[in-house]
Amino acid sequence: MTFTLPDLPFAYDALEPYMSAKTFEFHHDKHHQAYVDMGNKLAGEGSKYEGLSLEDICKKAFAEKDQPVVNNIGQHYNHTHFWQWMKKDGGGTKLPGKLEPLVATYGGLEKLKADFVEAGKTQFGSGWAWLVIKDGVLAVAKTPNGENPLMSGAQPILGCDVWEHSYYLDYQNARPKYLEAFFDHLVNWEHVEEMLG
Ligand code: MN3
Repeated sequence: MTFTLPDLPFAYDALEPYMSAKTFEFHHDKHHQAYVDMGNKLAGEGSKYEGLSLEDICKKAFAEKDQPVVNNIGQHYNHTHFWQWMKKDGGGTKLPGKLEPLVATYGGLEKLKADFVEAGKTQFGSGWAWLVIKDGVLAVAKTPNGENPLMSGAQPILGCDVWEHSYYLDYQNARPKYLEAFFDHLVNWEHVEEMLG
């Protein structure tokens, strides 16, 4: 398949003050574009990945230790959803119907937030914090660099980019503050619910 950069589903300044237009100009227009361009070179038409879905390319590349494809196609998948996992006036405590029982079984939204923030905070260096469904159960996870939970057999339903390029302009080194703002004010819980399938 040919990979393309999706448009942001909101205006560049829509998520201010939690995530600035300047951050999106670099993060979406430059960083994500670079993953798309490298992805097309490494795993596009004519490659051994031809005909596979984005999800299946992530899994195959990881299984075969094809690190350049893990990095670039992993990041294309991650960022494509990351933009959709946020919205203006997101976050809050009102969850869509299918999510509510999963979060209740986990131990409640406050515990989920604390564990999610902790996962992002303790991901050493670059990577992602996640909510996943593994064996039918909601869990918190973290991955390094461009990896994602698909590669270890889980279904990602929410991810937060903890690469410095995602927060440094707005929060400098305060990664926990960024993760809390993401969870409290930006999460598009409707897209999280959609990812349940
Ligand atoms: Mn990023």
